[in-house]
Amino acid sequence: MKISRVELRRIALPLVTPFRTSFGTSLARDAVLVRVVTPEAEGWGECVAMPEPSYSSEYASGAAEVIGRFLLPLLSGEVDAHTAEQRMARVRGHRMAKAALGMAVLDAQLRAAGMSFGSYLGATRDRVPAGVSVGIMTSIAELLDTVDGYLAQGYQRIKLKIEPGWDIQPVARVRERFGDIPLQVDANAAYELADARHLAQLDAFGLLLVEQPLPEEDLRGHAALAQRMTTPICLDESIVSARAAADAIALGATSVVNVKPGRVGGYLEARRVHDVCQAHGVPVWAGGMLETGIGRAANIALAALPGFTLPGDTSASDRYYERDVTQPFELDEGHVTVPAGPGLGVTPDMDFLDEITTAREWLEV
Ligand code: OSB
Ligand code: MG
Repeated sequence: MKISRVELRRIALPLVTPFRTSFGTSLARDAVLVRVVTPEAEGWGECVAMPEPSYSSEYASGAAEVIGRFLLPLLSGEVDAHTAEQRMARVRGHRMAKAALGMAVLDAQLRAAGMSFGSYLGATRDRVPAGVSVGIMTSIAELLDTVDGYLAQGYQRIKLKIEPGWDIQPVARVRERFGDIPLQVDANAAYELADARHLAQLDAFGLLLVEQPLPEEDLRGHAALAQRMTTPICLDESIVSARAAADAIALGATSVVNVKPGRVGGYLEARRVHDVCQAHGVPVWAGGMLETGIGRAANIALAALPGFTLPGDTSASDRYYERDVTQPFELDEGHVTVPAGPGLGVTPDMDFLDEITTAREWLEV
């Protein structure tokens, strides 16, 4: 396959409700989309980098610059998803940028071959249970109403975002009100190891896991924290590769892993993270970054691999957006369906995409 040209598009898709985490508030998904054109097929990628470097060091306009200036020139001539990954390895870091371009290359390759993301990656199910990530709210009453609404829709697991000042109390109140539902929390690195005694109060609530309590680089801190609380620790930000996953497991820093292809440099590496965890008996689940239908289609395909034994942040389109850029993903008995068509198995709505596009450029390879 030869890439003839690539479109980089910046979009802004309003969220149905603001999403607040310990690192900031999003009102819209402001993301970079990558469209790879080849003679056989077109492929789409979605970059998960946020507009600011607050979840990770990458950010949307930086990722667009890296894609156009450093990654794309490496993809001249004959290329497929594997050779693209190998060639892009010459650029250090910038995993979200690599993942977006790699996803578009893989989509084009699979659309040309008539194979779905799910079958290519090794999916063993045709639908996956959906969890939902619930942002930090201004009151407990608002939180309880929100969780109530999601449970009524059929979501199979609730994840509460926490930060200092919004942690033990909201968890206690959700437990008290909704009983024995599958419940977990995500701190997005908002604590320090010195908060261990405070965090250990979460042990009283039978949570599935606590996600990324400490900073990205602090693997030893997470290992020490794991000794001081009974709630399983699950790393998100720290797991930037299959090697990082192996290290974190060996250190005792994580006993569950959140897999995000953008964070680890692409779908091929995400599958390796899955494989490493599976070999160690460590359960994994599919993280999310408020993806549009494009990124969501691929995430849901990955979530259908056998090691994904916990519900992911693979919610339905309407949890995020009034209108999605593809056909919407819908909740069916608490599950979302793995797309079966070629490539991502979804079709971007070009008219709607144009409406929400804030910048675009065509690049020659
Ligand atoms: O830490 O999992 C996270 C969204 C943006 C950035 C980081 C995270 C999240 C979420 C939302 O928790 C997950 C979703 O897409 O529903
Ligand atoms: Mg997280």
